[in-house]
Amino acid sequence: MATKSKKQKSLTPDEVRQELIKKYPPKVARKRAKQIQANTGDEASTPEILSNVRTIPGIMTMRGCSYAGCKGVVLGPTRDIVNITHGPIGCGFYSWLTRRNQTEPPTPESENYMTYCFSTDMNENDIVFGGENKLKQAIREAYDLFKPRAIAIFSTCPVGLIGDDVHAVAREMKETLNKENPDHFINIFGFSCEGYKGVSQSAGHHIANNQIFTHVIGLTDKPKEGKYKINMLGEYNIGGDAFVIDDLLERCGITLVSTFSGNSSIHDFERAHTADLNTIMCHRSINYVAEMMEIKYGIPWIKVNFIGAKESAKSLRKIAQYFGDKELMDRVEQVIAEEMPAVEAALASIKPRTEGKTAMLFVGGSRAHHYQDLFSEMGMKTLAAGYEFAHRDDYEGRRVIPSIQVDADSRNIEELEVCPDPTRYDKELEAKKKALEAQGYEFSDYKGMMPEMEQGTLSIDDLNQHEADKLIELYKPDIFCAGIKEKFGIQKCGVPMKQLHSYDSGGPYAGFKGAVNFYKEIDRLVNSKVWSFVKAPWNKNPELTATYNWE
Ligand code: CFM
Repeated sequence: MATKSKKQKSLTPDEVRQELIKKYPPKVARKRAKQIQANTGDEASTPEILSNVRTIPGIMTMRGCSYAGCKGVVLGPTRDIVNITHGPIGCGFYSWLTRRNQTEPPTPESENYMTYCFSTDMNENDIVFGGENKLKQAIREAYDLFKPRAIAIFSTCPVGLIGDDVHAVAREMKETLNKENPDHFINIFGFSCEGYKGVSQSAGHHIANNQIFTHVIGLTDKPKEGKYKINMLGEYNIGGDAFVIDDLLERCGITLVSTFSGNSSIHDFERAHTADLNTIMCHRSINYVAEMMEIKYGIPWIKVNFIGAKESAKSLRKIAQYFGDKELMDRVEQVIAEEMPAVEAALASIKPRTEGKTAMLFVGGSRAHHYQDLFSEMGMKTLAAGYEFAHRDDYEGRRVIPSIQVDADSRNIEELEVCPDPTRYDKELEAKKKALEAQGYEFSDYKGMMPEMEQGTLSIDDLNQHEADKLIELYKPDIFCAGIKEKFGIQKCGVPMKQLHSYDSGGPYAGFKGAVNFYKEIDRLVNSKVWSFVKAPWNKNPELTATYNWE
């Protein structure tokens, strides 16, 4: 441990950056340097970070693909849409429940297709002669077997390369099946989310948002019964998080019209526009839907965060404040008061063991920020954090959006033109928003991760394996959070590793109950002696070395 503090003290963030990039060829080093920034601990002086750009070929990135962002992330947690992967079988199989998104149908007989993996299983023949007929067949087969309310088609790389038109197939099959069965309406729509679209999962989120907005939201005007109606956007019920949030909202008397898309039903998506407020958990994956709903229906949005006890309380209060009803505010306070004793008791027992420990968090586009709150509640410091695929606004805050340069890769992803709905645009909500804004209530804002991090800590975009290894060598953090691809390499370095994508086999971590779960899990990990016995193979045997041939 002595070497650890010595190293931390002796290296400035600039020196760490130099260490991380020193093995790269000059051009690569120049690009990566812009993706590694020292935080200033203050909003106004937050530096610009390069993000949402292509990963340099050959670098072992932590990223996934556009198909993963569309099918795996945004639509994957939907239980009553038959989600068909049009492509070779691997894409469907590896995006099937590996994210641990959970669902709870209202009755055991209710539709739930999440336990199935639907794929057209394209083979060489389909690649050469086209896969559209096979796709039509798959849609018909799924329809005959399940009679679902909706079928969605997800394009994998070869679909785009050979030019199968999934949208034409969707239109045709929707028309045919609805003609054949006039008593059962089925919605069919496709996504051009080929893996290579854009530079990461982020492109897939945007594609998913566009199609859900175009084909689903607003299909039915039948409102949900209840008071204080909100949607929860960007909560995918990993490890049961949404169950905790649903329970909190219900006890407060807040009506959840829909969640996009954890523990969700397509019927609720269809009437999401009947809510009075959109709340956003994961800004990166779904801000597009919130923005488009505000333009079309006049529903304002606010950023919330149910990771961390303090943030959960703050989010509940903010929702209550929007509705401005004393009865609701009192109930929210009562629920917070019911929850806090367990949180405080857990902290009193674990904090003496976690205080002063250090963490690093490298996750997709939102958790690397949100989970810092849980660590700080435990008295732990986040030394470095980063997103795999988020944009500058997720790092620096939405205030920088006007200065973000749109490159060819982003231009590839369609921006929908949305206008106010002539009959359904809610002018009252617009007026309510203006009145609250005048009182200092913040809408449509996300301050980003960097301004909230301590001075001298690092924000690193699209971290890769080489840099992760270096960071561990330089800082020896007490815990490193990332995903399954990183897990075992990190553990071999003798550092405990927690998956913040799938939560390993743990969770829920949202809300107050989730916070208690998380404190206990992290206490167990950072205080286990087992890690100090781990010797990486390269510590015991000489490392293989080679010379690079780019000079
Ligand atoms: Fe949003 Fe997510 Fe995340 Fe994300 Fe993801 Fe995820 Fe994630 Mo894995 S939607 S950006 S694309 S919070 S699957 S539930 S954990 S990378 S930080």
